[in-house]
Amino acid sequence: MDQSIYTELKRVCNEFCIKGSFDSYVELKQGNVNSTYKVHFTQADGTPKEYIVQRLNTFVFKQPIQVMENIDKVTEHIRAKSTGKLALHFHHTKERNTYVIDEYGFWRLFNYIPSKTYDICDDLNVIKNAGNAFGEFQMLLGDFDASLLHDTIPFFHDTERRYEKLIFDARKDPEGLLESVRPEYDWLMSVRDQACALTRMFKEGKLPLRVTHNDTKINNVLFEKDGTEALVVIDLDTVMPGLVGNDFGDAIRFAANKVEEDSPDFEHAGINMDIFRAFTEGFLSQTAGTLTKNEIETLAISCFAMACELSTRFLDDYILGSPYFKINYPEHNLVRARCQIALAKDMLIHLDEMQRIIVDCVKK
Ligand code: GN1
Ligand code: MG
Repeated sequence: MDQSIYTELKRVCNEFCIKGSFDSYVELKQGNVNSTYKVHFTQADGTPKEYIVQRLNTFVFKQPIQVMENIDKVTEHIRAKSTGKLALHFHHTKERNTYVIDEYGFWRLFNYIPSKTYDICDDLNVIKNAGNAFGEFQMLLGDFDASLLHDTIPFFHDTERRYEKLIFDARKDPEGLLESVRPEYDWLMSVRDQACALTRMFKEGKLPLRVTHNDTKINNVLFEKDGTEALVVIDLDTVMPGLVGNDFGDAIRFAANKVEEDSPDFEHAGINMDIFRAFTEGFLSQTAGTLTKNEIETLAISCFAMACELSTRFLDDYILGSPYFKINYPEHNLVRARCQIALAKDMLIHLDEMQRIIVDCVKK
């Protein structure tokens, strides 16, 4: 245990209205931007209690209070519509805020829900339930007034802008890395048109704006410890107006990849069609009835778009010296980009098959 983190977490916890004494912490390393810790408390009667403490990355989320306001509104809406279901519960400080700001950052604290998460999973039941959970999440927010939400990261899933940023930064090439990533860069540019199809159709008014989660990795669904039921969708930091394809595509590019998102074994990256089908079944069982023809017709290409979009983000971050995504070693973002590119290439081969499965699931 790092003594300085221990001391800081203890101090932060002390600001919140929670009972018991702070014992220890473990860092949960799944997220690529925020820092997350599970803290262990002992209550007055001797029983243990766990909370999650998170330091929000304020380089990424420039307006952290707005992030919290969005989450408050969205969870309130979900709680009102689905009584009895779990939702994230943020604790208040003695000043009645849901956050603490100190010299080390922006902190929040919520109940730990005993559960299991998956970074990679081949249990089709779990995958289908994840699809169901993200679909249900979107449906619950179907009548939520999007104008109440702050745009906490403007143009988050604007693939065209992501490409423009990569081109701009590659021209500056501050670390002199561009030549070493030329094949990746050139490939991404060669598919720019197709990768930006979703964004372009939205700008042409052909796709409706909804309230979306925008970070639909399956590890953002908590599952029962001893079963396959989904308990709750978490990580609501990026809930903002968005396209159904952003949520569907992002989930597929993560869950249906044959290897983990940052696997150096990118030769084996590719889409697992059984997982694709299972997730699609779950997701569309909730959403199919409300989707427009254009939305349905763009679901397969949205997977490709999201894989390319994230490739440009990882590659761009690598070129800039990795200021955005947390890395474990210098080439981490390049490895991530290569893995997404390999996946995107494989998706191109499977696009027709993916769309057929989608149409199949819509009919069910
Ligand atoms: C970031 O931190 P995490 O894992 O929740 C990123 C997502 C990316 C993801 C890739 C706010 O999410 O957009 O898809 O990494 N979140 C933000 O793993 O940029
Ligand atoms: Mg996230």
